[in-house]
Amino acid sequence: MPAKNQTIGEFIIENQSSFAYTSGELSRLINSIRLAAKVVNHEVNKAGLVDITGAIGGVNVQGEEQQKLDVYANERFIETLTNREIVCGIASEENDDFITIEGQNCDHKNKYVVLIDPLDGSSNIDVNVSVGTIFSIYRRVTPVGTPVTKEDFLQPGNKQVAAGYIVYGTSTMLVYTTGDGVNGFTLNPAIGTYYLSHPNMKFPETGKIYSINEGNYNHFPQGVKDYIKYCQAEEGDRPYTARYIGSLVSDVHRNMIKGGIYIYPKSSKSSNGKLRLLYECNPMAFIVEQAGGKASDGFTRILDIKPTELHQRVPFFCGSKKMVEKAEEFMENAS
Ligand code: AHM
Ligand code: MG
Repeated sequence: MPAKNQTIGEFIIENQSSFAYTSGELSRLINSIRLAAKVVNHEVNKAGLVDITGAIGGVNVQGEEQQKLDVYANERFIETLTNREIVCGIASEENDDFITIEGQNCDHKNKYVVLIDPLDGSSNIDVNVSVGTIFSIYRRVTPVGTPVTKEDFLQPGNKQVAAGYIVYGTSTMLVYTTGDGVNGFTLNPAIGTYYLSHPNMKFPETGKIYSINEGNYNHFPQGVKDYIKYCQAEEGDRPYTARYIGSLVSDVHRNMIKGGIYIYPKSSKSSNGKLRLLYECNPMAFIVEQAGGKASDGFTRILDIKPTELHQRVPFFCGSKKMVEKAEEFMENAS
């Protein structure tokens, strides 16, 4: 049982020995991410005040318009991780290619790569709705002492050693796993410290919330249409409640606390859906599974998919185990 009012710093020190690898590097890495998140949080909070929101005019690798805060968050995370020289490479949803970090003495001695979506759900910024950061950490597969290659980033999600998200919501929370359960920390902005507020988070086995952009209904596969009709049917504990923020982190965070399912399926408009396997689905799937939930592409476990491209997209079903199983049943029946 963790001590009351435990800070994230105390928690990391106490739990360091339960990490798969205990060199202290992973702890330092998570420390850097939480630091960058505080800086980004500060900026996100004053977005409305300083007129920083709005498109910067650039277009990211996915062909989407970038917001100023996306750029800002991307730079802060990369800068913080680069300056501390604790990773050997970073891949970001906002950059076309991965970044190689040589490390001290240019010796390529660092062991971890980080994949990050610096500011997810950024279309929510100008309307003052929650956004998030998602990160994923792997051990490199190429030999220490050599520059990282794409292979280090294209690992299946089941090789993640840690993953987490920050939700910039009514309060700012950092939720992460190192493969030993999921813990949530809430930032006290007055003193800049995260406190353990949600120890050992667990996805309810089932729930009553379904989260999907139903505006695309006509374009969804038959299995998804059938599942939506099932959610709406007047039977047993149904109809379920529809809740969709349009911010993956916030939608999954709410469902993890209340019980529910999040779906971003493929559609006739986008053959693999919208979400990116490496920056969004894998880290969220790792967290969801560690909390006792389930994540798949409708048929296959997300964490077992072998990525082929840095910016690969994949359909995403995640949430309470029984609800995801039910949705998969509809997918199977309609295929
Ligand atoms: P982004 O990385 O460009 O912000 O897009 C990802 C976001 C998710 O957070 C969210 O669940 C989804 O896009 C919403 O998409 P849509 O507006 O198509 O429903
Ligand atoms: Mg994103």
